[in-house]
Amino acid sequence: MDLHLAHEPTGDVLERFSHDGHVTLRQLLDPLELELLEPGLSAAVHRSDPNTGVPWEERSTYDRAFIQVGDLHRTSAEARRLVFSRRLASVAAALLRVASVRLYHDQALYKLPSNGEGGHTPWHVDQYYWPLATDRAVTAWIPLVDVPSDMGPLTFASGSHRMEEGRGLEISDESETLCDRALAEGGFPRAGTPFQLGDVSFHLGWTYHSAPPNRSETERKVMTVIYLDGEMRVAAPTNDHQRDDLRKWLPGLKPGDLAASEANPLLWPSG
Ligand SMILES: O=C(O)CCC(=O)C(=O)O
Repeated sequence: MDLHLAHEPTGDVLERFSHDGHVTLRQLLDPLELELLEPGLSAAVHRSDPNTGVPWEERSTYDRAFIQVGDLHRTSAEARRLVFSRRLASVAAALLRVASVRLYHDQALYKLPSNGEGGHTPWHVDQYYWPLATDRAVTAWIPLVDVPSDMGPLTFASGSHRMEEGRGLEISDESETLCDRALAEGGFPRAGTPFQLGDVSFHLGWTYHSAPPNRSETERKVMTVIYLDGEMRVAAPTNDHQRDDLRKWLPGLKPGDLAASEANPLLWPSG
């Protein structure tokens, strides 16, 4: 197994992803390779933590959920290995059933232990934040350590990419309460299993997800990469977050353009 080797998901995996809007591929990556990448990547995360020095009581529920550092592939060679991994990108393209994928952006999501006052991740959908014309966008959630159930593993509501209620909510206490209720009323089963190092989950932009607090004593270290259909077009932003995303992750582009700025390299097929 090598980050550079393409991987073809089975028909069963493709079916489950279409049906559930998420899937976890066990041991997709080599744990030894991840163990080698983790220290350098974590150092880059801690160097760039935007909340360093911000008192706990001044942080929003969002900022308590995790240390979030974007665009790590520009500052960390280890992050670059994951972002440009043909193995991950080939799976993303297969799950989306598209011929090619580009980078939307990457971000590390490190959840502090709750005795260090790390919080839960409220229920939400990512696509609320993205000015994109279609639903062909997928996030790979890549743990850099084992994530047992007490460390805040990502939890999905299976089939919820078809639910429309709650799509207009940013990550907040309100999204937690309203989405939790709507998901229960809609009868969407919840899938929150532990991750072993090497396991990677993929979820669509419209799939509802959340994570419990990290009740262990160490950081939950996770890297994410977001992939777009290579043919994705930019949509007119419908909220301020989407306006920010357009400036930050699709620089120089406007609604109707192919989502292919210099910040969105082709990741699959690739040389
Ligand atoms: O890592 C988490 O707790 C949340 C992750 C998330 O929301 C995402 O990857 O879209």
